[in-house]
Amino acid sequence: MKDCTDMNTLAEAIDFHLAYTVGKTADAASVTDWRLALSRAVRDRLILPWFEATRRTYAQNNKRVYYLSIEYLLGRILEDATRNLGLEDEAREALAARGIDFAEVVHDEPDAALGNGGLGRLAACFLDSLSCLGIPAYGYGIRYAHGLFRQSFDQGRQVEMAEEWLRHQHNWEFERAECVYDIGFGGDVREQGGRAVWTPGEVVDAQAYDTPVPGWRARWVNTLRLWSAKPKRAFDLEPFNRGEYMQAAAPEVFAESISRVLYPDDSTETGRTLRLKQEYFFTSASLQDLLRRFLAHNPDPRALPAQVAIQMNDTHPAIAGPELVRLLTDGHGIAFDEAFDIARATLNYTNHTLLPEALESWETRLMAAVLPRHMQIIERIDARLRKDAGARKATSRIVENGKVNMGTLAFTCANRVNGVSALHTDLMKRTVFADLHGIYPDRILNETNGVTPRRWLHGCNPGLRRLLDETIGEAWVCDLERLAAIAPLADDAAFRARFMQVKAANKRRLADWVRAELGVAISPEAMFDIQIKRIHEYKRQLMNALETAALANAIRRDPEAGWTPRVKIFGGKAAPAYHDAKNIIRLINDIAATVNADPVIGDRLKVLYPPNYNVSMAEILIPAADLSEQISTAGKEASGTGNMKFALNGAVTIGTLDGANVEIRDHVGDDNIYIFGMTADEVEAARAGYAAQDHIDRSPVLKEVIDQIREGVYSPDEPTRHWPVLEKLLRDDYFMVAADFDAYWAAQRRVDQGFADRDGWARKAVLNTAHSGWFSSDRTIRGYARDIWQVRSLLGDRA
Ligand code: NBG
Repeated sequence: MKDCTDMNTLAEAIDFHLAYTVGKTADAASVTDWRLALSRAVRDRLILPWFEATRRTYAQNNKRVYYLSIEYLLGRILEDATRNLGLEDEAREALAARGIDFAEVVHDEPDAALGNGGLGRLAACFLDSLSCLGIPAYGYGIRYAHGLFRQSFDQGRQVEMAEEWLRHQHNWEFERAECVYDIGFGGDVREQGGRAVWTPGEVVDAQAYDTPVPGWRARWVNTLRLWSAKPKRAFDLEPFNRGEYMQAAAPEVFAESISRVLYPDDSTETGRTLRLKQEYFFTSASLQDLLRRFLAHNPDPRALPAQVAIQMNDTHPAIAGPELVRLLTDGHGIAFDEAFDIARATLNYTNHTLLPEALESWETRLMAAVLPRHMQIIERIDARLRKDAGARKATSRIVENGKVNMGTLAFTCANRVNGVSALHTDLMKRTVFADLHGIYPDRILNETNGVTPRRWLHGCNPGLRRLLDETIGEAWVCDLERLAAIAPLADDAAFRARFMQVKAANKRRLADWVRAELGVAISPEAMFDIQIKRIHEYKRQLMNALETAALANAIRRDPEAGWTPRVKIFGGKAAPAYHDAKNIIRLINDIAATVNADPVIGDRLKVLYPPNYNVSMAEILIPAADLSEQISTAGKEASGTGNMKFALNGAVTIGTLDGANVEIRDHVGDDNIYIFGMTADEVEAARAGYAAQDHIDRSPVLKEVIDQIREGVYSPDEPTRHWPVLEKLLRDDYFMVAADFDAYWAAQRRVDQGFADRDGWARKAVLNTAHSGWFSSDRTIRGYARDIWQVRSLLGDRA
């Protein structure tokens, strides 16, 4: 086939697509039109490598990986793809010659908000690494029309609006109108000739949309296949002809609601039903699709485990166990025990949280109503678990107290189960999965998370990229451990100066952005202290907010005490139904408004909370950070990945010994990280008889802030506004904010001193980057490929 790159330069391709794809002349074209034209021109260059990767996978009948994830937090695609292909300069020049600014064009793209937090961003980093390493893989998920909500603030309160990322053409994907599977819900199950026959009461179509995922320089290209729900019939003609248009549209509305939003509110029965349907919808479509692909070349379903490795990203796709058993038994006539063994040898499960409220469970009643055949199979799998437990008095049951425990189900159906940091994996074995670990002692293993250096250094930090390229060559992009070569240069004053010049430029870039977006002036001389992540009590944004208020008090008391100027930046969304988290957002915004308006405090402390934190915002914030806040209650943050991005970009961490912070400390060394607070074991030991008030009474610094909030210092127009936050803290400080506060305060004062020593801080910053190589998602994916999937790269020694 003729290569599009033979036909024209990138500039010609842009002109071509502006005319023939977008249908505009240069005079009439908007920034968006130029973006669409450039996207097509860039996307064209992925097509032949994409075909080639598929051809090689088939030719070698290679084992494939299927990653099932309810979230993919991709962020913007165009800039990443352009850089990946090495086309950035060419694109910039081509657009400049047409009077168009490249940066404006790439920033016009809305973030693909198909995810929520770390789990979804991890899935996106994994896709990048799988392609970079040349491992044949598909990502499977849902093509949400609206994804996660867009956040704004109204007088400090979080307001949620529907995300409209698909309003403009999303021209990275290929619609596959012919690739459609039936997804059934409800109905009944009858027995016929010894086989179960499920007749669903309702059936929708799952239709595929494919997005090519290029590895570095497009040496390999995998596919992200997202499913969109469509009605079997677009509308009912009969009511339509009667003029009942709403009723006529009902089938479409019902079907499409399945792929409308990520994490619909599940506090109601209808919300829970929708969520379970979503999970089954994308899991079933993915399994039907991969089975079809497998059976086209392998007549015997028993060979599945040799050819297919499926990863369940958390419990959302845990229905894959029963679904695969169903397809093998009801569909292919394989006996249950054998079908279960095949499924188990094919499936793997990653656990991403030990918080009990985050481990999914569904009422058996609901499961039986939505998926009656699966409920039967789940009961049989549960019986199998009891058999495997033998004489052990296992307490774990899949079906228990009227609920189906999806974590237990996923574990039972998996060949390998992994945690996402060393500490988290250890806690999995000791706590939530202790008895399952006793029954299946070889099943749990650890794969510490990682982040892709392409987006999280090469892409978001061009200054540091150039410095590294000049100093150690370009190979670090796909071999991040090479960063270790800069460690000796931490002692080289000239190198440190260049490193900190890059940081200073990134801080100026952020300061400009803050002025444009928030209308606030901040000094790039100040320490940029950043906490960006979902708002959750265990992540303890509240502790940071209380420390901010305490620092403001200390500055007010003695403004000339030589304070290290700080800009504290918060970012993150709270789940719409999570009221306690939303209260914390409002408190942070009130503290920010009060502190920022105080002339005595001035530039010594500024507090910012830019709304609608997302991947693109992270790409501006992280390269500009001096201090990375990773302050969760020990034992509660499974891993964290933001912590890795910060360290990679030369920010120093203040954090607890939680999740991957432990491993970051091991790599960067005690002198280059600020660790404080209780360990995971100490947290659990402190639970008996714990009272936040005892700690507050012992801490004058904390007590003063609590009293001020109670008196309405931060909400003078409504003094009682923040009482619910205090009330919760005093009644149920489950995450031990009060207990860790003084240690946190003390650590922050050590940070102040550390930052004041410019050379010392620069050393720490350089060493954080130098020792972050291990946190590449390439290392993580190599681990999965070796320990879990047993797949190999098709790029040979280039991988
Ligand atoms: C999150 C954890 C993070 C972890 C990511 C990715 C969920 C359920 N879990 O600590 O809270 O880094 O998963 O593993 O989103």
